[in-house]
Amino acid sequence: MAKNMSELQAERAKFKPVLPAILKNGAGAVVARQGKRTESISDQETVNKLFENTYGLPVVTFAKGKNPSAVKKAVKIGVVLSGGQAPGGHNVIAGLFDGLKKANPKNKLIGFLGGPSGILDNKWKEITAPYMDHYRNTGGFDIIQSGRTKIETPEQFEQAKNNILDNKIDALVVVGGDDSNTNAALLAEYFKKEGTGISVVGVPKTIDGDLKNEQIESSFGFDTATKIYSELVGNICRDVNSARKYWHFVRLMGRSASHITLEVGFKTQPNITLIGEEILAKKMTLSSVVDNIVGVIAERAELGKNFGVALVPEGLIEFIPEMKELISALNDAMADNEEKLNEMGSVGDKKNFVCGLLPENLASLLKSLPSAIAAQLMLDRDPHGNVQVSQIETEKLLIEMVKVKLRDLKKAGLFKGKFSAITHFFGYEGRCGAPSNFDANYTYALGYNAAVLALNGLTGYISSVRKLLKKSSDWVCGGVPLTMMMNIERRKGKEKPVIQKALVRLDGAPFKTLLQNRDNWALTESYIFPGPIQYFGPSAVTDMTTKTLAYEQKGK
Ligand code: FBP
Repeated sequence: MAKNMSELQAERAKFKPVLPAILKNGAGAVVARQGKRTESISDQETVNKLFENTYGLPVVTFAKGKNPSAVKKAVKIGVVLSGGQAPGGHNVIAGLFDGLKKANPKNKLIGFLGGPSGILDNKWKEITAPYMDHYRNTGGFDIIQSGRTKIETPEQFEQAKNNILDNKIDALVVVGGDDSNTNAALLAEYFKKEGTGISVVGVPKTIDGDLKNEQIESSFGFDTATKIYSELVGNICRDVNSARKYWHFVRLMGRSASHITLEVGFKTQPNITLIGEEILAKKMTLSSVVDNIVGVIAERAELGKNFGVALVPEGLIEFIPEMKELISALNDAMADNEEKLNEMGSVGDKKNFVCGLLPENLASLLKSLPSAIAAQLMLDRDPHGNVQVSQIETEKLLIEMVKVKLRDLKKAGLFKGKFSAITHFFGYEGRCGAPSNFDANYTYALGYNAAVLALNGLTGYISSVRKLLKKSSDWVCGGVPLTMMMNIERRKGKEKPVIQKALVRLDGAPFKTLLQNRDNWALTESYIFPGPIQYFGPSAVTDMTTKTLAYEQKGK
Protein backbone atom coordinates (compact mmCIF):
# COMPACT_ATOMS: atom_id res chain seq x y z
CA MET A 1 0.00 0.00 0.00
CA ALA A 2 1.36 3.41 -0.93
CA LYS A 3 2.34 5.86 1.79
CA ASN A 4 -0.50 8.12 3.05
CA MET A 5 -3.16 5.79 1.65
CA SER A 6 -5.94 4.25 3.70
CA GLU A 7 -6.91 0.60 3.23
CA LEU A 8 -10.13 1.74 1.54
CA GLN A 9 -8.24 4.07 -0.80
CA ALA A 10 -5.90 1.25 -1.77
CA GLU A 11 -8.85 -1.01 -2.61
CA ARG A 12 -10.71 1.79 -4.42
CA ALA A 13 -7.64 2.48 -6.56
CA LYS A 14 -8.31 -0.89 -8.18
CA PHE A 15 -11.88 0.05 -9.17
CA LYS A 16 -12.28 0.19 -12.95
CA PRO A 17 -15.15 2.44 -14.01
CA VAL A 18 -17.39 0.85 -16.64
CA LEU A 19 -17.57 3.09 -19.70
CA PRO A 20 -20.72 3.52 -21.78
CA ALA A 21 -20.40 0.97 -24.63
CA ILE A 22 -20.46 3.75 -27.24
CA LEU A 23 -17.20 5.22 -25.89
CA LYS A 24 -15.40 1.94 -25.30
CA ASN A 25 -13.42 1.91 -28.54
CA GLY A 26 -12.36 5.52 -28.27
CA ALA A 27 -12.97 8.70 -30.27
CA GLY A 28 -11.91 7.03 -33.53
CA ALA A 29 -14.96 4.76 -33.39
CA VAL A 30 -17.55 7.45 -32.61
CA VAL A 31 -19.32 9.92 -34.88
CA ALA A 32 -21.27 12.98 -33.76
CA ARG A 33 -24.92 13.03 -34.92
CA GLN A 34 -26.35 16.52 -34.93
CA GLY A 35 -29.95 17.34 -34.06
CA LYS A 36 -31.90 20.49 -34.92
CA ARG A 37 -30.90 24.10 -34.19
CA THR A 38 -31.59 24.95 -30.55
CA GLU A 39 -32.83 28.05 -28.71
CA SER A 40 -32.00 29.34 -25.24
CA ILE A 41 -34.65 28.55 -22.60
CA SER A 42 -35.77 32.19 -22.59
CA ASP A 43 -34.65 35.70 -23.62
CA GLN A 44 -33.74 34.18 -27.01
CA GLU A 45 -33.16 37.44 -28.84
CA THR A 46 -30.85 38.90 -26.19
CA VAL A 47 -28.89 35.67 -25.68
CA ASN A 48 -28.55 35.26 -29.45
CA LYS A 49 -27.09 38.79 -29.75
CA LEU A 50 -24.57 38.11 -26.99
CA PHE A 51 -23.50 34.76 -28.48
CA GLU A 52 -23.48 35.57 -32.19
CA ASN A 53 -20.97 32.82 -32.96
CA THR A 54 -22.12 29.99 -30.72
CA TYR A 55 -25.88 30.47 -30.38
CA GLY A 56 -28.33 27.87 -31.70
CA LEU A 57 -25.90 24.93 -32.02
CA PRO A 58 -27.57 21.52 -32.37
CA VAL A 59 -27.65 18.88 -29.63
CA VAL A 60 -25.06 16.21 -30.45
CA THR A 61 -25.48 12.47 -29.83
CA PHE A 62 -22.64 10.02 -30.32
CA ALA A 63 -23.16 6.97 -32.53
CA LYS A 64 -20.91 4.16 -33.72
CA GLY A 65 -18.86 4.99 -36.82
CA LYS A 66 -15.32 5.50 -38.11
CA ASN A 67 -13.86 8.89 -37.27
CA PRO A 68 -10.18 8.94 -38.28
CA SER A 69 -9.91 12.73 -38.08
CA ALA A 70 -10.58 12.64 -34.31
CA VAL A 71 -7.45 10.56 -33.70
CA LYS A 72 -5.03 11.60 -36.46
CA LYS A 73 -3.43 14.75 -35.12
CA ALA A 74 -1.91 14.87 -31.63
CA VAL A 75 -3.61 17.53 -29.52
CA LYS A 76 -3.08 19.25 -26.20
CA ILE A 77 -6.03 19.81 -23.89
CA GLY A 78 -6.24 21.98 -20.79
CA VAL A 79 -8.59 21.20 -17.92
CA VAL A 80 -9.70 23.43 -15.05
CA LEU A 81 -11.74 22.58 -11.93
CA SER A 82 -13.95 25.51 -11.05
CA GLY A 83 -16.09 26.37 -8.00
CA GLY A 84 -17.00 24.15 -5.07
CA GLN A 85 -15.59 20.66 -4.76
CA ALA A 86 -17.80 17.71 -5.71
CA PRO A 87 -17.03 13.99 -5.36
CA GLY A 88 -15.77 12.55 -8.63
CA GLY A 89 -13.74 15.48 -9.99
CA HIS A 90 -10.61 13.35 -10.11
CA ASN A 91 -12.39 10.73 -12.20
CA VAL A 92 -13.50 13.40 -14.70
CA ILE A 93 -9.81 14.08 -15.24
CA ALA A 94 -9.05 10.32 -15.36
CA GLY A 95 -11.73 9.83 -18.05
CA LEU A 96 -10.43 12.82 -19.98
CA PHE A 97 -6.86 11.53 -19.73
CA ASP A 98 -7.75 7.98 -20.80
CA GLY A 99 -10.00 9.22 -23.63
CA LEU A 100 -7.18 11.37 -24.98
CA LYS A 101 -4.50 8.70 -24.68
CA LYS A 102 -6.73 6.05 -26.27
CA ALA A 103 -7.35 8.37 -29.24
CA ASN A 104 -3.68 9.12 -29.71
CA PRO A 105 -0.92 8.28 -27.19
CA LYS A 106 0.80 11.54 -28.15
CA ASN A 107 -2.15 13.62 -26.92
CA LYS A 108 -1.36 15.68 -23.85
CA LEU A 109 -3.44 16.83 -20.90
CA ILE A 110 -2.49 19.78 -18.72
CA GLY A 111 -4.35 20.93 -15.64
CA PHE A 112 -4.64 24.65 -14.79
CA LEU A 113 -3.93 25.10 -11.10
CA GLY A 114 -6.28 26.63 -8.52
CA GLY A 115 -9.31 27.16 -10.76
CA PRO A 116 -9.76 29.74 -13.54
CA SER A 117 -7.08 31.99 -11.98
CA GLY A 118 -4.60 29.32 -13.16
CA ILE A 119 -5.54 30.17 -16.75
CA LEU A 120 -4.99 33.90 -16.16
CA ASP A 121 -1.73 33.40 -14.24
CA ASN A 122 -0.55 30.67 -16.62
CA LYS A 123 -0.06 28.17 -13.83
CA TRP A 124 -0.44 24.57 -14.92
CA LYS A 125 0.86 21.06 -14.54
CA GLU A 126 1.03 18.25 -17.06
CA ILE A 127 -1.08 15.26 -16.02
CA THR A 128 1.08 12.19 -16.49
CA ALA A 129 0.03 8.55 -16.08
CA PRO A 130 1.64 7.96 -12.64
CA TYR A 131 0.33 11.30 -11.33
CA MET A 132 -3.17 10.45 -12.59
CA ASP A 133 -3.10 6.95 -11.09
CA HIS A 134 -2.58 8.36 -7.62
CA TYR A 135 -5.96 10.13 -7.79
CA ARG A 136 -8.26 7.64 -9.52
CA ASN A 137 -11.58 7.04 -7.68
CA THR A 138 -10.64 9.44 -4.88
CA GLY A 139 -12.65 12.42 -3.63
CA GLY A 140 -11.47 16.02 -3.67
CA PHE A 141 -10.11 18.39 -6.27
CA ASP A 142 -6.57 18.38 -4.92
CA ILE A 143 -5.10 16.94 -8.11
CA ILE A 144 -5.03 20.52 -9.48
CA GLN A 145 -7.16 22.36 -6.85
CA SER A 146 -10.11 24.62 -7.57
CA GLY A 147 -11.10 28.27 -7.29
CA ARG A 148 -13.98 30.67 -7.91
CA THR A 149 -12.25 33.36 -9.99
CA LYS A 150 -14.52 34.62 -12.73
CA ILE A 151 -12.99 35.56 -16.07
CA GLU A 152 -14.96 38.73 -16.83
CA THR A 153 -13.04 41.80 -17.96
CA PRO A 154 -11.98 42.25 -21.62
CA GLU A 155 -8.34 42.13 -20.40
CA GLN A 156 -8.95 38.79 -18.67
CA PHE A 157 -10.53 37.28 -21.78
CA GLU A 158 -7.54 38.43 -23.82
CA GLN A 159 -5.13 37.10 -21.20
CA ALA A 160 -6.89 33.72 -21.18
CA LYS A 161 -6.72 33.56 -24.97
CA ASN A 162 -3.05 34.49 -25.11
CA ASN A 163 -2.00 32.01 -22.43
CA ILE A 164 -3.94 29.20 -24.09
CA LEU A 165 -2.50 30.03 -27.51
CA ASP A 166 1.05 30.37 -26.11
CA ASN A 167 0.72 26.91 -24.56
CA LYS A 168 -0.53 25.56 -27.93
CA ILE A 169 -3.66 24.23 -26.30
CA ASP A 170 -6.37 23.02 -28.70
CA ALA A 171 -9.27 22.77 -26.25
CA LEU A 172 -10.19 23.80 -22.73
CA VAL A 173 -12.40 21.62 -20.52
CA VAL A 174 -14.16 23.54 -17.72
CA VAL A 175 -15.48 21.36 -14.90
CA GLY A 176 -17.98 23.50 -13.02
CA GLY A 177 -21.47 24.44 -11.90
CA ASP A 178 -23.90 26.87 -13.54
CA ASP A 179 -21.71 29.95 -13.04
CA SER A 180 -18.52 28.24 -14.23
CA ASN A 181 -20.26 26.80 -17.27
CA THR A 182 -21.66 30.27 -18.02
CA ASN A 183 -18.02 31.40 -18.00
CA ALA A 184 -17.19 28.46 -20.31
CA ALA A 185 -19.90 29.62 -22.73
CA LEU A 186 -18.49 33.16 -22.73
CA LEU A 187 -14.98 31.85 -23.36
CA ALA A 188 -16.22 29.62 -26.20
CA GLU A 189 -17.91 32.62 -27.79
CA TYR A 190 -14.85 34.84 -27.38
CA PHE A 191 -12.40 32.25 -28.74
CA LYS A 192 -14.67 31.65 -31.75
CA LYS A 193 -15.15 35.36 -32.40
CA GLU A 194 -11.37 35.82 -32.30
CA GLY A 195 -10.92 32.96 -34.77
CA THR A 196 -8.58 31.05 -32.43
CA GLY A 197 -9.82 27.53 -33.18
CA ILE A 198 -9.74 26.75 -29.43
CA SER A 199 -12.69 24.61 -28.32
CA VAL A 200 -14.32 24.97 -24.92
CA VAL A 201 -16.25 22.07 -23.40
CA GLY A 202 -18.01 22.11 -20.02
CA VAL A 203 -18.67 19.29 -17.54
CA PRO A 204 -21.71 19.50 -15.18
CA LYS A 205 -20.43 19.53 -11.62
CA THR A 206 -22.09 20.52 -8.35
CA ILE A 207 -23.26 18.73 -5.26
CA ASP A 208 -26.23 21.14 -5.29
CA GLY A 209 -27.89 19.17 -8.12
CA ASP A 210 -29.18 22.35 -9.75
CA LEU A 211 -27.38 22.07 -13.08
CA LYS A 212 -29.75 19.81 -14.98
CA ASN A 213 -32.30 19.68 -17.77
CA GLU A 214 -33.68 17.13 -20.24
CA GLN A 215 -30.19 16.24 -21.47
CA ILE A 216 -28.25 16.70 -18.23
CA GLU A 217 -30.09 14.37 -15.88
CA SER A 218 -27.86 15.11 -12.90
CA SER A 219 -24.74 17.03 -12.02
CA PHE A 220 -21.96 14.88 -10.63
CA GLY A 221 -21.26 14.80 -6.90
CA PHE A 222 -24.95 15.06 -5.91
CA ASP A 223 -25.19 11.29 -5.45
CA THR A 224 -22.18 10.93 -3.14
CA ALA A 225 -22.74 14.13 -1.16
CA THR A 226 -26.40 13.30 -0.44
CA LYS A 227 -25.40 9.79 0.61
CA ILE A 228 -22.89 11.24 3.08
CA TYR A 229 -25.40 13.74 4.51
CA SER A 230 -28.06 11.02 4.68
CA GLU A 231 -25.78 8.80 6.71
CA LEU A 232 -25.23 11.68 9.18
CA VAL A 233 -28.90 12.71 9.33
CA GLY A 234 -29.94 9.04 9.70
CA ASN A 235 -27.59 8.74 12.67
CA ILE A 236 -29.13 11.86 14.19
CA CYS A 237 -32.64 10.44 13.67
CA ARG A 238 -31.60 7.33 15.56
CA ASP A 239 -30.04 9.39 18.35
CA VAL A 240 -33.19 11.48 18.61
CA ASN A 241 -35.34 8.36 18.70
CA SER A 242 -33.15 6.89 21.43
CA ALA A 243 -32.76 9.91 23.74
CA ARG A 244 -36.16 11.50 22.95
CA LYS A 245 -35.23 14.89 24.39
CA TYR A 246 -33.93 17.14 21.61
CA TRP A 247 -35.04 18.72 18.40
CA HIS A 248 -32.18 18.73 15.87
CA PHE A 249 -32.20 21.41 13.18
CA VAL A 250 -29.92 20.40 10.31
CA ARG A 251 -29.04 22.93 7.62
CA LEU A 252 -27.89 21.28 4.42
CA MET A 253 -25.86 22.79 1.60
CA GLY A 254 -27.37 23.44 -1.76
CA ARG A 255 -27.10 27.22 -2.11
CA SER A 256 -30.10 28.32 -4.17
CA ALA A 257 -31.88 24.99 -4.66
CA SER A 258 -33.37 22.54 -2.17
CA HIS A 259 -32.54 19.32 -4.10
CA ILE A 260 -30.06 18.12 -1.46
CA THR A 261 -32.57 18.64 1.36
CA LEU A 262 -35.30 16.86 -0.61
CA GLU A 263 -33.04 13.88 -1.40
CA VAL A 264 -31.83 13.60 2.20
CA GLY A 265 -35.48 13.89 3.26
CA PHE A 266 -36.35 10.85 1.10
CA LYS A 267 -33.43 8.86 2.40
CA THR A 268 -34.07 9.55 6.11
CA GLN A 269 -37.75 10.62 6.47
CA PRO A 270 -37.32 13.25 9.21
CA ASN A 271 -40.23 15.11 10.85
CA ILE A 272 -39.78 18.37 8.95
CA THR A 273 -38.27 18.90 5.48
CA LEU A 274 -38.41 22.54 4.42
CA ILE A 275 -38.28 23.21 0.70
CA GLY A 276 -37.32 26.76 -0.27
CA GLU A 277 -39.05 26.65 -3.64
CA GLU A 278 -42.40 25.88 -1.97
CA ILE A 279 -41.95 28.75 0.48
CA LEU A 280 -41.31 31.13 -2.41
CA ALA A 281 -44.28 29.85 -4.43
CA LYS A 282 -46.58 30.27 -1.42
CA LYS A 283 -45.05 33.71 -0.72
CA MET A 284 -44.57 32.71 2.91
CA THR A 285 -43.17 35.20 5.37
CA LEU A 286 -40.41 34.28 7.79
CA SER A 287 -43.04 34.36 10.51
CA SER A 288 -45.35 31.92 8.69
CA VAL A 289 -42.45 29.51 8.04
CA VAL A 290 -41.79 29.57 11.78
CA ASP A 291 -45.55 29.08 12.52
CA ASN A 292 -45.51 25.87 10.47
CA ILE A 293 -42.49 24.55 12.34
CA VAL A 294 -44.08 25.47 15.66
CA GLY A 295 -47.25 23.65 14.56
CA VAL A 296 -45.37 20.36 14.14
CA ILE A 297 -43.43 20.83 17.39
CA ALA A 298 -46.65 21.51 19.31
CA GLU A 299 -48.52 18.57 17.76
CA ARG A 300 -45.68 16.20 18.57
CA ALA A 301 -45.55 17.61 22.11
CA GLU A 302 -49.24 16.78 22.52
CA LEU A 303 -48.32 13.17 21.70
CA GLY A 304 -45.64 13.33 24.36
CA LYS A 305 -42.87 13.62 21.78
CA ASN A 306 -40.61 16.54 22.64
CA PHE A 307 -38.09 15.56 20.00
CA GLY A 308 -37.66 15.52 16.27
CA VAL A 309 -35.47 16.30 13.28
CA ALA A 310 -35.92 19.24 10.89
CA LEU A 311 -34.04 19.72 7.63
CA VAL A 312 -33.39 23.27 6.46
CA PRO A 313 -31.99 24.01 2.97
CA GLU A 314 -29.12 26.50 3.22
CA GLY A 315 -30.73 28.71 0.58
CA LEU A 316 -34.00 28.97 2.54
CA ILE A 317 -33.39 32.56 3.46
CA GLU A 318 -33.24 33.60 -0.21
CA PHE A 319 -36.63 32.00 -0.90
CA ILE A 320 -38.59 33.96 1.71
CA PRO A 321 -39.97 36.81 -0.44
CA GLU A 322 -39.20 39.63 2.03
CA MET A 323 -35.66 38.27 2.56
CA LYS A 324 -35.19 37.74 -1.17
CA GLU A 325 -36.11 41.38 -1.75
CA LEU A 326 -33.70 42.44 0.99
CA ILE A 327 -30.83 40.30 -0.39
CA SER A 328 -31.39 41.57 -3.91
CA ALA A 329 -31.40 45.21 -2.73
CA LEU A 330 -28.30 44.49 -0.62
CA ASN A 331 -26.57 42.92 -3.66
CA ASP A 332 -27.14 46.08 -5.69
CA ALA A 333 -26.25 48.49 -2.88
CA MET A 334 -23.09 46.56 -2.03
CA ALA A 335 -22.00 46.20 -5.68
CA ASP A 336 -22.41 49.98 -6.21
CA ASN A 337 -20.44 50.86 -3.06
CA GLU A 338 -17.85 48.11 -2.93
CA GLU A 339 -14.86 50.40 -2.31
CA LYS A 340 -16.54 52.47 0.40
CA LEU A 341 -17.70 49.35 2.24
CA ASN A 342 -14.23 47.78 2.05
CA GLU A 343 -12.84 50.83 3.82
CA MET A 344 -15.28 50.47 6.72
CA GLY A 345 -13.94 48.49 9.65
CA SER A 346 -16.96 47.54 11.74
CA VAL A 347 -20.08 45.62 10.79
CA GLY A 348 -22.13 48.26 12.63
CA ASP A 349 -20.78 51.02 10.34
CA LYS A 350 -21.50 48.91 7.27
CA LYS A 351 -25.02 48.18 8.47
CA ASN A 352 -25.78 51.86 9.16
CA PHE A 353 -24.36 52.90 5.78
CA VAL A 354 -26.26 50.21 3.88
CA CYS A 355 -29.51 50.91 5.76
CA GLY A 356 -29.27 54.50 4.50
CA LEU A 357 -29.32 53.19 0.92
CA LEU A 358 -32.20 50.75 1.29
CA PRO A 359 -35.92 51.55 1.03
CA GLU A 360 -37.41 52.09 4.49
CA ASN A 361 -39.20 48.72 4.76
CA LEU A 362 -36.03 46.78 3.87
CA ALA A 363 -33.84 48.89 6.17
CA SER A 364 -36.14 48.16 9.09
CA LEU A 365 -36.21 44.43 8.19
CA LEU A 366 -32.39 44.38 8.24
CA LYS A 367 -32.37 46.19 11.58
CA SER A 368 -34.92 43.74 13.05
CA LEU A 369 -32.74 40.69 12.37
CA PRO A 370 -30.39 39.30 15.03
CA SER A 371 -27.10 41.14 14.52
CA ALA A 372 -25.19 37.95 13.65
CA ILE A 373 -27.62 37.17 10.81
CA ALA A 374 -27.56 40.79 9.56
CA ALA A 375 -23.75 40.65 9.51
CA GLN A 376 -23.79 37.33 7.66
CA LEU A 377 -26.17 38.80 5.04
CA MET A 378 -23.69 41.61 4.41
CA LEU A 379 -20.62 39.43 3.89
CA ASP A 380 -18.79 39.84 0.58
CA ARG A 381 -20.54 38.27 -2.41
CA ASP A 382 -18.70 35.53 -4.32
CA PRO A 383 -17.05 36.52 -7.64
CA HIS A 384 -20.30 35.67 -9.47
CA GLY A 385 -22.31 38.06 -7.27
CA ASN A 386 -23.99 35.36 -5.13
CA VAL A 387 -24.66 35.92 -1.45
CA GLN A 388 -22.66 33.30 0.52
CA VAL A 389 -25.56 31.38 2.02
CA SER A 390 -23.20 28.77 3.48
CA GLN A 391 -22.21 31.47 6.00
CA ILE A 392 -25.77 32.35 7.07
CA GLU A 393 -26.93 30.39 10.10
CA THR A 394 -30.61 30.19 9.14
CA GLU A 395 -31.19 27.22 11.46
CA LYS A 396 -30.22 29.39 14.45
CA LEU A 397 -32.51 32.19 13.30
CA LEU A 398 -35.42 29.73 13.02
CA ILE A 399 -34.76 28.26 16.47
CA GLU A 400 -34.67 31.71 18.08
CA MET A 401 -37.99 32.59 16.46
CA VAL A 402 -39.52 29.20 17.35
CA LYS A 403 -38.55 29.74 21.01
CA VAL A 404 -40.28 33.13 21.11
CA LYS A 405 -43.49 31.73 19.61
CA LEU A 406 -43.49 28.69 21.93
CA ARG A 407 -43.01 30.99 24.91
CA ASP A 408 -46.13 32.94 23.86
CA LEU A 409 -48.10 29.73 23.36
CA LYS A 410 -46.98 28.49 26.76
CA LYS A 411 -48.15 31.72 28.38
CA ALA A 412 -51.54 31.26 26.70
CA GLY A 413 -51.67 27.65 28.00
CA LEU A 414 -51.50 26.26 24.45
CA PHE A 415 -48.13 24.50 24.72
CA LYS A 416 -47.24 22.24 27.57
CA GLY A 417 -44.22 20.53 26.06
CA LYS A 418 -40.49 21.21 26.14
CA PHE A 419 -38.27 22.48 23.38
CA SER A 420 -34.54 21.99 23.48
CA ALA A 421 -32.74 22.39 20.15
CA ILE A 422 -29.37 21.45 18.68
CA THR A 423 -28.06 22.76 15.37
CA HIS A 424 -25.89 21.25 12.62
CA PHE A 425 -24.68 22.40 9.25
CA PHE A 426 -23.65 19.70 6.80
CA GLY A 427 -22.00 20.89 3.63
CA TYR A 428 -18.25 20.77 3.49
CA GLU A 429 -18.37 17.27 5.04
CA GLY A 430 -19.81 15.86 1.80
CA ARG A 431 -17.99 17.69 -0.96
CA CYS A 432 -14.77 15.69 -1.00
CA GLY A 433 -16.05 12.23 -0.07
CA ALA A 434 -14.75 9.23 -1.99
CA PRO A 435 -17.14 9.00 -4.96
CA SER A 436 -19.86 6.36 -4.83
CA ASN A 437 -19.81 3.73 -7.59
CA PHE A 438 -22.40 5.81 -9.44
CA ASP A 439 -20.35 9.00 -9.27
CA ALA A 440 -17.09 7.15 -10.02
CA ASN A 441 -18.62 5.73 -13.22
CA TYR A 442 -20.55 8.88 -14.13
CA THR A 443 -17.61 11.25 -13.76
CA TYR A 444 -15.28 8.94 -15.66
CA ALA A 445 -17.85 8.79 -18.50
CA LEU A 446 -18.34 12.60 -18.43
CA GLY A 447 -14.58 13.17 -18.70
CA TYR A 448 -14.09 10.58 -21.45
CA ASN A 449 -17.10 12.03 -23.31
CA ALA A 450 -15.66 15.55 -22.95
CA ALA A 451 -12.46 14.29 -24.60
CA VAL A 452 -14.50 12.94 -27.54
CA LEU A 453 -16.38 16.27 -27.88
CA ALA A 454 -13.08 18.18 -27.88
CA LEU A 455 -11.44 15.77 -30.34
CA ASN A 456 -14.33 16.44 -32.70
CA GLY A 457 -13.54 20.15 -32.54
CA LEU A 458 -16.91 20.91 -30.91
CA THR A 459 -17.05 24.10 -28.89
CA GLY A 460 -19.67 25.71 -26.63
CA TYR A 461 -20.96 22.31 -25.47
CA ILE A 462 -21.41 20.65 -22.10
CA SER A 463 -20.63 16.96 -21.76
CA SER A 464 -23.90 15.02 -21.58
CA VAL A 465 -24.24 11.42 -20.39
CA ARG A 466 -27.86 10.25 -20.17
CA LYS A 467 -30.15 7.34 -19.26
CA LEU A 468 -28.45 7.26 -15.89
CA LEU A 469 -30.82 4.76 -14.31
CA LYS A 470 -29.56 2.11 -16.73
CA LYS A 471 -26.28 0.22 -16.36
CA SER A 472 -23.36 2.54 -17.12
CA SER A 473 -22.53 0.47 -20.23
CA ASP A 474 -25.94 1.52 -21.65
CA TRP A 475 -25.60 5.25 -20.99
CA VAL A 476 -26.17 7.60 -23.95
CA CYS A 477 -23.44 10.15 -24.71
CA GLY A 478 -23.13 13.46 -26.52
CA GLY A 479 -23.11 17.21 -26.01
CA VAL A 480 -25.62 19.95 -25.21
CA PRO A 481 -25.05 23.54 -26.41
CA LEU A 482 -24.36 25.76 -23.41
CA THR A 483 -26.42 28.61 -24.84
CA MET A 484 -29.47 26.33 -24.80
CA MET A 485 -29.44 26.45 -20.99
CA MET A 486 -29.22 30.24 -20.72
CA ASN A 487 -31.44 33.13 -19.76
CA ILE A 488 -30.92 36.70 -18.59
CA GLU A 489 -30.65 37.39 -14.85
CA ARG A 490 -29.62 40.29 -12.65
CA ARG A 491 -26.12 39.82 -11.23
CA LYS A 492 -24.05 42.39 -9.34
CA GLY A 493 -26.67 44.98 -10.24
CA LYS A 494 -26.56 44.26 -14.01
CA GLU A 495 -28.52 42.11 -16.50
CA LYS A 496 -26.30 39.14 -17.49
CA PRO A 497 -26.64 35.98 -19.58
CA VAL A 498 -26.40 32.99 -17.21
CA ILE A 499 -27.20 29.29 -17.20
CA GLN A 500 -30.52 28.99 -15.42
CA LYS A 501 -30.42 27.09 -12.14
CA ALA A 502 -32.73 24.09 -12.04
CA LEU A 503 -34.76 24.56 -8.86
CA VAL A 504 -37.01 21.96 -7.25
CA ARG A 505 -40.13 21.79 -9.42
CA LEU A 506 -43.31 21.85 -7.40
CA ASP A 507 -45.09 19.97 -10.19
CA GLY A 508 -42.31 17.37 -10.33
CA ALA A 509 -42.53 13.81 -9.01
CA PRO A 510 -39.90 14.26 -6.25
CA PHE A 511 -41.71 17.15 -4.56
CA LYS A 512 -45.11 15.47 -5.00
CA THR A 513 -43.70 12.39 -3.24
CA LEU A 514 -42.67 14.56 -0.29
CA LEU A 515 -46.18 16.07 -0.18
CA GLN A 516 -47.76 12.63 -0.01
CA ASN A 517 -45.62 11.64 2.95
CA ARG A 518 -44.75 14.64 5.03
CA ASP A 519 -47.82 14.73 7.31
CA ASN A 520 -47.14 11.15 8.27
CA TRP A 521 -43.40 11.72 8.75
CA ALA A 522 -44.16 14.81 10.89
CA LEU A 523 -45.95 12.96 13.65
CA THR A 524 -44.46 9.45 13.49
CA GLU A 525 -40.91 8.19 13.73
CA SER A 526 -40.69 6.81 10.19
CA TYR A 527 -36.97 7.44 10.23
CA ILE A 528 -34.68 5.56 7.84
CA PHE A 529 -31.02 4.97 8.68
CA PRO A 530 -29.16 4.64 5.38
CA GLY A 531 -25.71 4.04 6.89
CA PRO A 532 -22.42 4.75 5.12
CA ILE A 533 -21.78 4.54 1.38
CA GLN A 534 -20.98 0.97 0.38
CA TYR A 535 -18.34 0.40 -2.28
CA PHE A 536 -18.31 -3.41 -2.14
CA GLY A 537 -21.21 -5.82 -1.80
CA PRO A 538 -24.58 -6.45 -3.46
CA SER A 539 -25.29 -4.21 -6.44
CA ALA A 540 -28.66 -3.13 -4.97
CA VAL A 541 -26.65 -1.37 -2.26
CA THR A 542 -23.49 -0.32 -4.07
CA ASP A 543 -24.88 0.86 -7.40
CA MET A 544 -28.17 2.55 -6.47
CA THR A 545 -28.31 6.25 -7.22
CA THR A 546 -30.58 9.00 -5.96
CA LYS A 547 -34.32 8.80 -5.25
CA THR A 548 -34.61 12.20 -6.97
CA LEU A 549 -33.38 10.71 -10.26
CA ALA A 550 -35.55 7.61 -9.81
CA TYR A 551 -38.71 9.71 -9.30
CA GLU A 552 -37.81 12.16 -12.09
CA GLN A 553 -37.06 9.46 -14.63
CA LYS A 554 -39.96 7.15 -13.76
CA GLY A 555 -41.94 6.40 -16.90
CA LYS A 556 -39.48 8.18 -19.22
P1 FBP B 1 -20.73 24.99 -6.75
O1 FBP B 1 -22.06 25.55 -7.19
O2 FBP B 1 -19.58 25.74 -7.24
O3 FBP B 1 -20.64 23.53 -7.07
O4 FBP B 1 -20.65 25.08 -5.16
C1 FBP B 1 -21.68 24.60 -4.36
C2 FBP B 1 -21.49 24.87 -2.90
O5 FBP B 1 -21.01 23.72 -2.26
C3 FBP B 1 -22.80 25.35 -2.28
O6 FBP B 1 -23.61 24.29 -1.87
C4 FBP B 1 -22.32 26.25 -1.17
O7 FBP B 1 -23.25 27.25 -0.85
C5 FBP B 1 -21.09 26.86 -1.75
O8 FBP B 1 -20.57 25.93 -2.66
C6 FBP B 1 -20.04 27.19 -0.72
O9 FBP B 1 -18.99 27.85 -1.34
P2 FBP B 1 -17.52 27.99 -0.77
O10 FBP B 1 -16.84 26.70 -1.03
O11 FBP B 1 -16.94 29.06 -1.61
O12 FBP B 1 -17.63 28.29 0.67
